[in-house]
Amino acid sequence: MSASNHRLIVISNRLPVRLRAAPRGWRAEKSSGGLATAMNPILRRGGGEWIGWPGESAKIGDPARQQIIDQWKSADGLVSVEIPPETADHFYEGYSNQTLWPLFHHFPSQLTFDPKGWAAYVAANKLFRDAAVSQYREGDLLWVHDYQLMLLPKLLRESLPDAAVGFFLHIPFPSSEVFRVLPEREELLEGVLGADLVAFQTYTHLQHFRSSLRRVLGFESRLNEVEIGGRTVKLDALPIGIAPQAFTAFLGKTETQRHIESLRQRYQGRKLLLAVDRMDYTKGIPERLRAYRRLLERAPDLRAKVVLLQVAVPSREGISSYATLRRQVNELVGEINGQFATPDWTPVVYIRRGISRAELVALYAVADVAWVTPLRDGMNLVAKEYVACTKDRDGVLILSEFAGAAEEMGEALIVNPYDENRAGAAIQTALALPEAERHRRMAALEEGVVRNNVFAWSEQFLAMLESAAANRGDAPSDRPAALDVARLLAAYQSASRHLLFLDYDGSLVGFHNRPEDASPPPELLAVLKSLAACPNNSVMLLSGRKRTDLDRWFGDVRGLWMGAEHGALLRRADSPDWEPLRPGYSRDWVDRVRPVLQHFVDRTRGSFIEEKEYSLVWHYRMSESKFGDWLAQELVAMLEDMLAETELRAIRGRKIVEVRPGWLHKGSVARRMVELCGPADFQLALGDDRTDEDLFAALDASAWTVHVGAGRSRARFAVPGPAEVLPILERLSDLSRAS
Ligand code: GDG
Repeated sequence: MSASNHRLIVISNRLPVRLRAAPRGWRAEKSSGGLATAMNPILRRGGGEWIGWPGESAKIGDPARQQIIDQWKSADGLVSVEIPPETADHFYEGYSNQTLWPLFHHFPSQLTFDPKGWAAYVAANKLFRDAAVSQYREGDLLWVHDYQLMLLPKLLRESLPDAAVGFFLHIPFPSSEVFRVLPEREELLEGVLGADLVAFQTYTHLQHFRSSLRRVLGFESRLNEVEIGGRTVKLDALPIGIAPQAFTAFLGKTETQRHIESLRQRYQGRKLLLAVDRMDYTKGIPERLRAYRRLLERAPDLRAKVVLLQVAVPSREGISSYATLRRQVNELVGEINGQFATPDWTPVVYIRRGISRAELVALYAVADVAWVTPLRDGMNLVAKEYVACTKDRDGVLILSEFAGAAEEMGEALIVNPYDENRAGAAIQTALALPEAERHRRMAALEEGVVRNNVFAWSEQFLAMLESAAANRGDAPSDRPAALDVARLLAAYQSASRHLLFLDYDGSLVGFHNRPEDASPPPELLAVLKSLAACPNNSVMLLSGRKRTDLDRWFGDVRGLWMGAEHGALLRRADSPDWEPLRPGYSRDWVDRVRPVLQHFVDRTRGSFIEEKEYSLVWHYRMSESKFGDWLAQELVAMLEDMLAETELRAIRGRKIVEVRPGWLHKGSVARRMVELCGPADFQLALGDDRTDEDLFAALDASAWTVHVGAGRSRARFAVPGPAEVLPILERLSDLSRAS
């Protein structure tokens, strides 16, 4: 558990044990999955409670069953969530395992939409909520696990607004292209965002999640956080580890030693290739068997010298695609053995049942090669367990590039499991590796497995969760309060130095279809002149526009500071010249990015590119609104990938997408302006779009930051639209003249 004294409540679909109806009464069976393997040692070490579904819902009410459940609760802190059988089927086998599981592993072809699935999923998540709420005591940390409970963080947030809620996804988060296939995509994302901390196995999964936030919800996030409803949700990649000692401890046991001995004898003179998987189509079992067959065909010298031992633990047997997989694997094993076996050699030894930990550890210890090649996997613990158990660091790990583990286990032989030729060839490479090389790789892998163990993982998660929960409310409220004009005027009047930042389009004037049509009306020019002329004022017009527009319209407003292109260019109050914020900046990227924008112009009638000195802008104000918004989202996603390694950023504004260097934003120029003009005891910033958010963020907390228009903003205050702004400026100017 964490270093602190908070109690931990783990919430996952399954408890680490499950009930099984036995011929006489009931028995409790240990769960075989990765989550149980990971969380068991943590709770055992730190105490706390585990809330989950005990299984066998059809027998709810059976007194003997109930007795076990009661005992679990009092003796082991295991709290059972009773899910009525009808709901359980559609929730677990239906929506969780036939919709979310295939889709999150990029198997849309295995996807089925159970018509009752979603309602059951919602209902089941609510049952977990009820259980958690009934167990919760102030200060507890609630740790929600995995794809079956994606709605739970939000449900908990609604019931327990102050609780620390963390969410960890054990399986991959899919690419946003795949994720958005889900009809309930918004609800799932919003559900997860109820947490204070959302963590994934790898950065790739985290990036996929962020891209779905953008594409599905239109939320912009930073690498490690996203703001929602005035809360900050922390995001992170925390690869899960194992409890190495829970495995190595078995190495010394007599039972394990007996197994090791007998395996050694049985496979003497042969190389043992080991595969251990839940029987699941994501684990790549048929692909492995085919690669093995190909290898035996191509390399006859290997025959009788290798044995593939495949353990496949039955899983989700009620789902038809799993039955199909089982048949397929049976057939392949039969074919390979039929084709190559000799009286004293069986090429594939196939174990289709769970084996004991002692047997498993013995297999890990004697296997010459672990062949871990899932087609897609959140992490894959088998890879780590093998590394922990290899005897004398002699063994080779072959690992699929699509397992989360590949992102941290670079010393393995990394293969593409779909490439059956090369996956087979990797076996040859593994068997030919010199001893010193095997040791070197295994030692490096082992070091990582021991260091990033499951305790380090959970401690990190829980420490982050505590701090995320403690800072949850620090996000600026994203619904600004209506501006109290009288208070603003009073503050202005009582201050001696005034600094005003005014955005132009959308803030001082409304929008026009073509940017060049938005010239300032005379009354606006008049008020700017008057404000800029007052010696106690420094007034900056800070706009995304080109300097030529600003010169043309405001060039003769004396005393006015101007920032063009979001402040890339600065014109001081006392000078007709523009100075660059970053002298010597090269814009040679423009030729690379322009064709991408042009492609969007070609697809969107009425849209066009505006070319500025520091940026390129795609405007789509005149195109069909929904379509334009959708394309803009696509464009930003595409550009973000394309520009990831550069200093350029793609930013959405009001009906525009702008590409410009990351350092260029209104916040930088605002800070520069404060330096140049000196301190002011009254600061006002007015703006309407995302570019103004940087400005608001850069100013002191006491500044009068005002968002023009409806919607979210980090500004403290808001006014309905540009029409309300002019009268306010006029009253400020009256006050200036009067003083
Ligand atoms: C999910 C994610 C992620 C397997 N057969 C036997 C047995 N096992 C144990 C293994 C290992 C666990 O089951 C399987 O873990 P995986 O990580 O391979 O896979 P999932 O169950 O799909 O787990 C996965 C994991 O969550 C943790 O975050 O890594 O990506 O899909 O511990 O040793 N154990 C015994 N007998 C068996 O026959 N005793």
